[in-house]
Amino acid sequence: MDYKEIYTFLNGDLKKIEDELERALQAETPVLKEASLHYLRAGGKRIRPIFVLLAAKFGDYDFEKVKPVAVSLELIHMASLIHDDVIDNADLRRGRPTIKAKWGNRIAMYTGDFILARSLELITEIEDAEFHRILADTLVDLSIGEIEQIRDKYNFDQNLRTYLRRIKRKTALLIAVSCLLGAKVARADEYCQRKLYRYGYFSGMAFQITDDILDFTSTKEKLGKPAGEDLIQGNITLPVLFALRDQSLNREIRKVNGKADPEAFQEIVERIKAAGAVEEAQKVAELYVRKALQALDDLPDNETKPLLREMVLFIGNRKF
Ligand code: 2DE
Ligand code: MG
Ligand code: MG
Ligand code: MG
Ligand code: MG
Repeated sequence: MDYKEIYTFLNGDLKKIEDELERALQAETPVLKEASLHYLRAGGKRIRPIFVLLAAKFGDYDFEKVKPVAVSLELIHMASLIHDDVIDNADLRRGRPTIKAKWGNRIAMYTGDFILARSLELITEIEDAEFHRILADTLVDLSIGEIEQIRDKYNFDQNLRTYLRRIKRKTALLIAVSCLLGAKVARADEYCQRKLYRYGYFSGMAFQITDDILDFTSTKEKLGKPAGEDLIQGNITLPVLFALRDQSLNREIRKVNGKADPEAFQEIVERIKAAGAVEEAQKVAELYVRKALQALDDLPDNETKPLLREMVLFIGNRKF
C-alpha cells in the first residue's frame, strides 16, 4: 500500500490523529504514561483510523468531527492488543518489548484498561446513543471472540464455521465498525453506510486470515512480533484446519500440545506447508478481498474509492 498517497490525500489529518493519540495517553502516573507512549511510539499500520477517515469522505467530511472517532478506534485496538499480549504471553510487538514483557502482566492489564477508558472519554463528543451502542456491542463481541479462542484451544474437531465466527468477532467487526462509524459521523447516506460496513467486514476477515498465515510463513524479524506460536499455543487457524483434512497429517497435528518438542513441532509445520494448506488459506483470504472489492464497486465513484481498493489489496497481500 502506498501510505504516502493516503497521507497526501488526507492532507495532514493522519498526522493530527497521531498527535491526538499522544495527547490522549498523557497521564499523571509516570508508569502509565511511559507504558502507553512506549507502545504508541512503536508505530503500527493505523488501519482503523485510516478507514474511519476514508469512510467519512463518503459524507460531509469534517475533520474535527471524525477525529475523536478515528482516535477512539485506534485506542480500542491498542488496548485490545496490550491485553492480547498478556493472554498470548507475547514478548514482542511492533519490534519492541511488549508492555507485559517490560512491566509485567499487572501493569499491562491496567494500561490496557486505561487506554480503553481514554477512548471512551474521547468518544463522549458524539451525542448519538446508536453510535455508542454499536461501539459497545463491538467490544462485547471482541471479548467473546477471545474467550471462544481460549475455549477452542487444542480442539482439533472444530470446523471452518467456528473459525470464521471467531475471527469475525476478534478482528473483522472492529474494522467494519471503523468504516461504519466514519460514514455515520459524516452523515453519509444509509446505502453508503451499509456498503462501507460490508467492505470493512470483508477486509477485516482478510486481515485476520493473513495474520494467521503470516504466523506460519513469516519470521519474528519481519513481523516485529513472535511467529509460529499459534499452533503451539493451540490456536487452530485456517492453514491448520485445511491441513487437518489430510488423514496422516491429522494424526500428527493432534499430538501437538504446549509441551511439544521444538524439532518435532517444526517438522509438523513444514508438513502443513508442504500439504498446500497455506495456499488454500490464501485463497480464502483472496475471496474476502474480492468480496470487499465488490462492496466497494457498489459505492458511488469518488477520489476515495481507489485508496480503499489499495487498502484491501494491501491487506490481502501484506507481508507484515
Ligand atoms: C489479535 O489476534 C486479537 C485481538 C483481539 C483482542 C481482544 C481482546 C478483548 P492475534 P497478534 C483481548 C479485550 C478488548 C479490549 C480491552 C478492548 O492473532 O498475532 O493474537 O497480533 O494477534 O498477536
Ligand atoms: Mg496475539
Ligand atoms: Mg491472540
Ligand atoms: Mg496472530
Ligand atoms: Mg501471534
